[in-house]
Amino acid sequence: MSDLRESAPSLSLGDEAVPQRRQLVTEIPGPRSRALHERKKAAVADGVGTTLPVYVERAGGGVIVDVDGNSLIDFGSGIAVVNVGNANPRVAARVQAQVAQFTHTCFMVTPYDGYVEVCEALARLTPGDHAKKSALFNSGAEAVENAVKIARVATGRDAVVVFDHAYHGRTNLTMAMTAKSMPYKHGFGPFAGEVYRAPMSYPFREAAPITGEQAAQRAISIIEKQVGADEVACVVIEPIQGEGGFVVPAKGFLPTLAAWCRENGVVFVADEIQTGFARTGSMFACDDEGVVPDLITTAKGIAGGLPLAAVTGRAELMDAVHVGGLGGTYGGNPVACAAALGAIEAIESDHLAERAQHIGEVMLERLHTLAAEHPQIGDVRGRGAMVAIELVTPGTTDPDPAEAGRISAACHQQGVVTLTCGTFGNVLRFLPPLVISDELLTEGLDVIAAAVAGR
Ligand code: PLZ
Repeated sequence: MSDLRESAPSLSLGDEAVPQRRQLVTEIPGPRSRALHERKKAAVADGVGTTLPVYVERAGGGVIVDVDGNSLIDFGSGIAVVNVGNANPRVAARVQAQVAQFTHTCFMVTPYDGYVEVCEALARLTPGDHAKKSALFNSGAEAVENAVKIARVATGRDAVVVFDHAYHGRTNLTMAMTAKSMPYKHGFGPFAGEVYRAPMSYPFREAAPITGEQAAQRAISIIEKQVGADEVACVVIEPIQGEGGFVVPAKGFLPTLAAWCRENGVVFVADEIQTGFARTGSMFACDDEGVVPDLITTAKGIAGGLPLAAVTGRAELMDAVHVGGLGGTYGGNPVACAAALGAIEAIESDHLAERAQHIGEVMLERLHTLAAEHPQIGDVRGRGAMVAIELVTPGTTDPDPAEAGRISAACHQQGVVTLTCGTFGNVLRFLPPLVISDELLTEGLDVIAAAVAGR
């Protein structure tokens, strides 16, 4: 244990710590998980899918322990949520203290300081040194919806511009903003109106090489012609797309878009729900090119696994909304806020942004080597601890979702939790907790390499 603590100082787990090793004692899933899965099928709606039907008993650091006693390496972080590791001691301690004190009053009824402290931290940590304010919600989709509400009130305009491959959530408005039909939108319409889609910068899939500035101009020209700049309330974009395939836009794309927004009175909204809180090697992905969004939506990594989301932005935009216009029963729940303060403390004190950079270097180097040996890997991309490989028919850019599924399933069998994503379902993505040890990271990559080679 002491060796692991040296290589990953943030793993300051107590005596109850989950042993940081991969160990399979049954087939995957084991008999207890299979029995639970039968109960799930009987009691839980089929619409709620399962990536890997291994039922969890506990988790911490880079490991998930299932009910059969198997220890799996976590390369998913519950979809980029437990950046600080599962049950991070700082999160757990603050949550325990808060739960014992009070669990809910509704911030709109009788407020409490945890909510205010989270908003102060968001003002300090998000890009830009202008005056900022925040409002807290429960889920990423809810934060995105509220960013649109704020932008509409502040501009007096209706139109919302989003991008190809975008993912913004599963509520009615955010379904309209999400690009992919199956499974997110299929059959669930009619969708909210005044949502317009512009072409993304997706370097691997450009017909011919194009700079980030050119890709932004291509999008801007479509917005100006098909929507009209003075109709647009906001442009909403993930600085690195998540569910859509870990698409990293070409350098210059985001700054050019942001500048156009500024010139045209359009609110530039960065959806950093998946990229935020040190995931990409800086506190926010926008920091990489010095882009300062007018509004930023956050969730996932903000609270180490408890449901919390936020919209943070220019004070004058945030304050454009009439008193009482923003809120909800649970938004900024005191327990979730306590968790967020613990998670933020862990990210800063344990230097998890630097840790994410290191993880990115290790993963990218290894995956580039793998891609050189295996032509079905068409692209390796990502930043920090948000890295993916895109699987194609060798020698083409034709998506091969079956191959992505095959590799992911092989990783699962060997005790590494991996996720797929992408408009074409052919992207295998890696999102380890930022506290994972170098040993586990390397072991996880060994398993992936063997799975890729196993065809
Ligand atoms: N914006 C950029 O990544 C959530 C979705 C998983 P919620 N991504 C995981 C699934 O299949 O439902 C996400 C995101 C970005 C918004 C959201 C929505 O966040 O907390 O899931 O509502």
